Amino acid sequence: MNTMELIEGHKRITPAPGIPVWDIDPYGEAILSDPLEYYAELRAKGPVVYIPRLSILALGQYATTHKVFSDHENFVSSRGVGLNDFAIEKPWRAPSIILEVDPPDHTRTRKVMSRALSPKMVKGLVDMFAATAEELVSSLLKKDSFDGVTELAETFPVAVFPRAVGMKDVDQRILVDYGACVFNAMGPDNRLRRWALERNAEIAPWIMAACARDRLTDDGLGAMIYDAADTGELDQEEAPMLVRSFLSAGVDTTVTGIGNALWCFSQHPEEWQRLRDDPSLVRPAVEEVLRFTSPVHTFGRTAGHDTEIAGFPVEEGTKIICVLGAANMDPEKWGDPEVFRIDRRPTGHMAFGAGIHGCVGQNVARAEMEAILHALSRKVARIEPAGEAVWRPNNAIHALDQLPLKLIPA
Ligand code: OVV
Repeated sequence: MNTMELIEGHKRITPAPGIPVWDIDPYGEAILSDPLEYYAELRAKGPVVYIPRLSILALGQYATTHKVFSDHENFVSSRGVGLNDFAIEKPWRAPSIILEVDPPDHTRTRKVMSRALSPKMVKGLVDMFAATAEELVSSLLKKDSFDGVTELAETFPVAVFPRAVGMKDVDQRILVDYGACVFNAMGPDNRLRRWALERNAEIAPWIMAACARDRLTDDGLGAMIYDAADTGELDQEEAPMLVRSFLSAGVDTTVTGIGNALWCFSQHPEEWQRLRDDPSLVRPAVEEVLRFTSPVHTFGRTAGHDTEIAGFPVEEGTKIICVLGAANMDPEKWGDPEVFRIDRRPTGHMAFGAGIHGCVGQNVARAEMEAILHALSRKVARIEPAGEAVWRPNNAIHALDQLPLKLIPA
């Protein structure tokens, strides 16, 4: 293809007449840190919007976002879920064999991962999650104040998830940064993506080494993946790649979910009191935190052939960003989306995606968030800000950089 026709690693498109054109950079750091106005304007412009500087379509209304995101036949993942089109440009890392594939390849790897992350396996982990959460909360209660990001949101998943996988090597900074790299790499060629590629060069060797069979115990989720290679369900070289997916998708995401939950309750003390009064609200509270803060704010797809969105023709090779954070704040769907209400029970939120690629680890993610909220609700009367919360811009994740907190004992 002529390079003049390329932009951000994909084909420059001509949008169909009638599609609103919006000259904005959705990956500007001010928007990434504070996205609500951008979400609202994106939804207001229509069901599908053309962004000329990236030559992509963007979706923010719930109905269209949900429809397109679930439609794996027209909107494929095998050409990458970021702005680079794998059919044109070399991917920045070896593609994920579960995320960046379509059926039938996806079907086989997904089956192995769903087994490892099944409700039954999660049941076997909850006692370990609960004990670790209790211990961590007790130690934080001894401090005058602390950083909710590094000392709780990062510490907890890094303590429990690599252990569940059976990893022998654990490094908090590398594991959290790897997730941040994977998500930043989905964006355009900006400062964040360039940081990700540089950081990845430093840490990818550590990550791949940690995925090897001899760096895993024989009783964890990682061993289940290698067992599937022994039975012939996977090829031998596929096992470390699926273990890599645990590390790409399973650490920074839950770190963000927990950090965002702490932020929600530090900002909404009345909702914290309701949770303490009725622990059965922990479950719906986790869903409301996910809807309200959308830890993964944006995910992409590629039109695999000429198709349509909301009645507008869409040409093959078009990159489409599905702004999950905007869909989760759509008043058409939620009525009063900007109110944080732990008993909302937001069925159908997009925080875990939708369709065949919907988060395969969502039961583990929920169990981690629930363990922390249960431990805190028993021991902590109030979660108070002890300084300004600062967001950390990322091309696909809406996460905190700093969250100074003070826990008031019950
Ligand atoms: C960031 C992300 C999400 C889901 C899956 C993967 C990565 C993967 O590497 O498989």
